[in-house]
Amino acid sequence: MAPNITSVPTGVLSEQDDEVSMPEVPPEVSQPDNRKLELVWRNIILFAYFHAVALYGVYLMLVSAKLATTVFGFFLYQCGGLGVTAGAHRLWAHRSYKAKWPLKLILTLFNSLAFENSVIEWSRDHRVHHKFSETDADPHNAKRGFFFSHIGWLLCKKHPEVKNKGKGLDISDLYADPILFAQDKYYLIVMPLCCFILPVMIPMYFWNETFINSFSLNMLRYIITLNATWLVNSAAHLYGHKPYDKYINPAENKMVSIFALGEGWHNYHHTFPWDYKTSELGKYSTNFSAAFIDFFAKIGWAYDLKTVSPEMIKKRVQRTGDGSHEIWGWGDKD
Ligand code: ST9
Ligand code: ZN
Ligand code: ZN
Repeated sequence: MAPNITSVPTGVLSEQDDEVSMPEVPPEVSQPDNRKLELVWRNIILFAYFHAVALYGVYLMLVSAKLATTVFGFFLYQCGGLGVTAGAHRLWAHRSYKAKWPLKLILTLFNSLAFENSVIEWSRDHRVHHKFSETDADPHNAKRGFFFSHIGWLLCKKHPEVKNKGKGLDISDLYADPILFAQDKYYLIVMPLCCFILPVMIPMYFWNETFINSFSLNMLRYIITLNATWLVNSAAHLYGHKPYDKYINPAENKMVSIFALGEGWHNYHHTFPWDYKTSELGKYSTNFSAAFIDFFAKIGWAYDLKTVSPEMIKKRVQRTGDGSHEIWGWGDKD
């Protein structure tokens, strides 16, 4: 069956003007921020510990872990990554395609393996991020620097504007999905099972890996997934060309795309947030998530894939691009 792809014309804002497609609100004039930063020491200690174990995992991978454990870790990184990219991001936060329940279930389990909070919480923050990008209401406002947008925002209390503006967004569609509702409700059972207990036990049970090797390499897998995700908020909001809209911070960043399974084409994504490919052509070598969705579209589990017509892209490139589209030919490159 051929993938069912819908192309949305640029001018039709009525179809896109909602919390899901998230047209950005022009930033208000920022007030000087005199708040004292409220550090969350639980998170600082946990993330420091997780990163230390992950580094030890690199060492164990080189000296004592079985090859099967490393291969398994790489496989889980792809699965967890897809739970974030094809699941939380493209399916639920942006509704850029629709999925039948078996695919939703797979993506929810994959998402729990990635432990980036429940899909409902993740999508709520992400919708706020798009709508109020680079303002105090953006949870990982890149105007506050690389460190803050990468990990710092998870180490302190949110700016009150995130909560104020976030409360104005409609997330009833997320709560209405029974699979998401269950994931959110039972997160403290589902997440530890998917992210830690099973991934550590499987190598010990099936190929006699030691506990310390299995535990440390799984932590390495988790920390790589987290940092790949965070790079989209930090590096892809700070470095790269802006072929589609030079007036916004998000940029095209190939290095981030490779680690983040196709999510580094961020100038395109913030310009056309409803495109299920999150990039112009979605070449598979730098967009594994698009390949995954296309595969499920072929077997009918993904449908109503939204994209953008070449004419619309061309018009936008001419109107607001930085000129790099012609030089680099983004549409033809990986
Ligand atoms: C993690 C998430 O890492 C990463 C997300 C990255 C997103 C990237 C997007 C880029 C595009 C996609 C690329 C994917 C690439 C993937 C590649 C993979 C290979 N609206 O949050 P709380 C209200 S998680 C409305 O506690 P605090 C609400 O009432 C890592 N209201 O705020 C809420 O209550 P409830 C693991 C909002 O106290 C209440 O405030 N997880 C909003 O300031 C309290 O909310 C962790 O480490 C809103 N947006 O604490 C946990 N937000 O929820 C980290 C809040 O009941 N988080 N409210 O409705 C925390 O510990 C805390 O959130 C905090 C802030 C300390 C950071
Ligand atoms: Zn997005
Ligand atoms: Zn962004």
